[in-house]
Amino acid sequence: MWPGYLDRAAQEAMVGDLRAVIAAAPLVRPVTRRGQALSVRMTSAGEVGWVSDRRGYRYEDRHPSGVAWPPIPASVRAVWDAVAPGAAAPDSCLVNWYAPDARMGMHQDRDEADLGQPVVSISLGDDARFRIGNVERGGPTQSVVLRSGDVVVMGGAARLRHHGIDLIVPGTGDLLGAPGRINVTLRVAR
Ligand code: MD3
Ligand code: FE
Repeated sequence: MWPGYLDRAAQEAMVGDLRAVIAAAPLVRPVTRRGQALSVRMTSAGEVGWVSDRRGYRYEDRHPSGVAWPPIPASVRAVWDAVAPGAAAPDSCLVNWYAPDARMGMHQDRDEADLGQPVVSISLGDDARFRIGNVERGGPTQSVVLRSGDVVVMGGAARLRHHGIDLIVPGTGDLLGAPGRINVTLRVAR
């Protein structure tokens, strides 16, 4: 956990880079195999992007529109290089956009080929109440507030812990010029 890793100027620059990613590869609202829409809107940068639709969830080479994912912005890649030295190069950068009422249910990240590689997450915009549990389902959980500019590295034993976003705390940030939150997660997917 690297609280306040990015200063305001670095956050603003990264949001500009992410707006360009979103312009090239628009946010989509994923649905589950059963057709249930997630509340978080998503897109990706990098060689592969995470997609969920009626056919299931997986990493794909292209945005659902058919365009290639844009490259991972250098500003984002620089965070990985600084906080995950020695890890393989990330090939996937998931951009999650949370409207003020969006949530993410408890889940594990285990769609990647090498679970020994870390996940790096960057928070931008409004604060979020993040919940982290255990590798096994159930048991005690801890709640942590993620603030704009915070960076979290999940590696080793923590890599497979269940986690989710309970709540976006309204009115806690002005970075985005609108209510809500962006979370960027870098992964080695393949
Ligand atoms: C703990 N995103 O995209 S980031 C996800 O804020 C995801 O959008 C959340 O969970 C978000 O899969 C949380 C922090 C995070 C990322 C990966 C983890 C925490 C993690 C992997 C293992 C354990
Ligand atoms: Fe996750």
